[in-house]
Amino acid sequence: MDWEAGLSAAVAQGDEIKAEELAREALDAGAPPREVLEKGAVAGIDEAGRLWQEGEYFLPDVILATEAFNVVMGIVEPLLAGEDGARKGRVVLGSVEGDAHDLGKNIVAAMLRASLYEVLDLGVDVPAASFVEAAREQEPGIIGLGAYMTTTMRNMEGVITALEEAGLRSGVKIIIGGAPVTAEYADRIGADGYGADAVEAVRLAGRLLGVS
Ligand code: B12
Repeated sequence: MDWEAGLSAAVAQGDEIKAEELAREALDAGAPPREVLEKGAVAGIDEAGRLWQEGEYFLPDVILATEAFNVVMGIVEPLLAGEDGARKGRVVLGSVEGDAHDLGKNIVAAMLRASLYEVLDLGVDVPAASFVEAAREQEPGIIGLGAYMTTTMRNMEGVITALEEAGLRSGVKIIIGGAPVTAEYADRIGADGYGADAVEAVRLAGRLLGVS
């Protein structure tokens, strides 16, 4: 079995030990860190999601897969890190209120950091008021909102409205992402951009801040 199939299976099965071993082996053999993340960890969590949807997995199985994903993320993240020094801009990130998913957001945060952005991660289940507070106090160039369920997507619009009401909307660019989100939705709620994955998120940030 090649490392991609082995690593994604280990993540899907929630086998942390195997996942760690295979991720280290792949990196030692020269696999690029980003590929280990995408073709190993993300592929594995997608497979866990598929099995869950089919009724073969239950929530605890997906939680185990998440833990194995995070082990791989922990190994890969330091290897993605860019050099210290010149920063391209400050980005505030968070999963919107009601949403506890954060694997995708964490990849976006890691890739932005690796591309020399300063990232302030507000975490998960972040109320609109906390984004407003961060916009006021941290003066980021960009706020990135993640929503991973159809039920929490609408809270993105709430953040934009809250920023408008606080008079802070014009001073910041808002980018959004997450599996149920689309470019069309971003337009509809008045966001400045949508990124389908972490690479697009980085490109978008560069374009919006004029630094890419
Ligand atoms: C892992 C997972 C969990 C884990 C979360 C662990 C964690 N720390 O995140 C656990 C087990 C805890 C969990 C819990 C729940 N989950 Co869940 N979960 C998933 C699963 C399997 C994978 C999500 C994931 O991490 N994908 C991998 C990442 C890397 O991909 P991504 O998020 O899309 O991120 C990429 C891009 O979208 C983009 N991106 C991401 N964020 C951002 C932000 C910006 C600004 C930009 C530009 C781009 C960007 O870049 C990323 C990298 O490429 C999905 C199913 C699926 N296959 O999507 C269900 C899923 C999202 N969950 C679902 C549900 C229902 C739940 C629960 C309600 C279940 C329950 N009964 O308790 C709870 C919700 C808890 C809550 N309040 O949020 C549903 C949502 C359905 C819906 N309404 O839309 C899904 C779709 C499963 C399903 N088919 O039913 N879940």
